[in-house]
Amino acid sequence: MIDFQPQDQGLLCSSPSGVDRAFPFVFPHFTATEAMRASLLLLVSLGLALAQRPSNKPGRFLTLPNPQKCASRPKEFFFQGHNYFFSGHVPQFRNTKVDWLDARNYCREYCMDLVSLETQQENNLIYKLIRENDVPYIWTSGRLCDFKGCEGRRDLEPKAIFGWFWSANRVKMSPTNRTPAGYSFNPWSQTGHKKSPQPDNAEFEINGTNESCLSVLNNVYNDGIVWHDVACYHEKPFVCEDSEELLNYVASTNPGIRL
Ligand SMILES: [Ca+2]
Repeated sequence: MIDFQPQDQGLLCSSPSGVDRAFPFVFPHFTATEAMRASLLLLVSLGLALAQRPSNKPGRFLTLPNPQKCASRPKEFFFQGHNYFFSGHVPQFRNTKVDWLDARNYCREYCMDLVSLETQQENNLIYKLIRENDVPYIWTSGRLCDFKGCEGRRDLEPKAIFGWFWSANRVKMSPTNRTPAGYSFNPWSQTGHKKSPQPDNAEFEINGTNESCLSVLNNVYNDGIVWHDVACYHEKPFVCEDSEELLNYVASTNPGIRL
């Protein structure tokens, strides 16, 4: 078991509930009892969950869900049991662009999290949203496991290929240099700032900032709608997706609530 320290930037990025804080890549399957246990762990872990620290911001925390906001969360579209919304399509976020962690936290207030693109069908849905609305880019929950707690994990090396996961549910991604399981193509762009395939961590060579967050960019490098690793401090609109973990937590702590 890997023991995260309170100041770890990784905990903030990888563990929304602390249910499996030491091992970020699991599917959370909840029974009622587990949901109750998760509720307790959530409170404990949130006390520890410090945010990543871009140079211009102090430590920040993951946000607790707000039951009222969860009950009235925007439901722009529905796919395989989850509701979604694009920030540009809801009045409260119409002109909002935020860094990756703030985007996660806005979603989390509504019992959602940034979108995770585990399947090509879901990816197509988001591509369609971007294409039809001419959205320049969005944040997803994709994150590089490059924080404390990820070190010493030989299964994550080299990080650029094996180190990516969906932070909303801590599911590990397929290797970045291959067509992901269930996809018929590789959604990572084959070009970018350095004219080399993504992820390329290009900004590190410019100003020493790692590109640790996954954004879907709309033809920024003449490459269509594709995945790029991007430094997490950049401000972008975002897509939120229902978080079963947070919905279960709010349901278990607010009897009778309709979500
Ligand atoms: Ca990049």
